[in-house]
Amino acid sequence: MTSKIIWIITAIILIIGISYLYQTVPNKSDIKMVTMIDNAGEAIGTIALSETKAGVLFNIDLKGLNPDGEHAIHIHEKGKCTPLSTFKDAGGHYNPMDNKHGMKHPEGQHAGDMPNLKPDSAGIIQVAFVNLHVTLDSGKSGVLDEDGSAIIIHAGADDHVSQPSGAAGNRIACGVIE
Ligand SMILES: [Cu+2]
Repeated sequence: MTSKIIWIITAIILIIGISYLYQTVPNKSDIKMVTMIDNAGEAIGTIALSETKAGVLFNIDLKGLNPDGEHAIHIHEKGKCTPLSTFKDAGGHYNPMDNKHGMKHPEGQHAGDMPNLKPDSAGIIQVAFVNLHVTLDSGKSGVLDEDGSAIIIHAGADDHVSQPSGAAGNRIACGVIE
């Protein structure tokens, strides 16, 4: 009798645990896959975006970067990445709350500001982080607003305090969030 009760309790715990997992792992159909292109128009990898309870999860998978480099990554305000360009048409940083630039700025930060990326010795970046300041929809902080948004990677690192964009240098890769 006692063992039967233990089995029932174990089964209930398992069912609750599995349903919790299903709830937190995003559906494949909810993932926005962003293809990143360089200034020559070549694809250098992907960034998978998915909404979680904590914020938008960025799953980054890029190659062909300078192993000695460090790169700023931001969300920019327009969903435009014209191939064979310097990606200026993506506009400035996505900043729906009208804050100052920089994760270390006292009046920061832009919603599109994110931590710098450091390639490994083979020039590969495989990392994941959550951006707490945006949503994957067309709401107030949504990256899918009327003119869309783009993810930009810069030649240099973001100092997370200089205005208006962290002195991060040229735009070396771009991907439209759609
Ligand atoms: Cu930028």
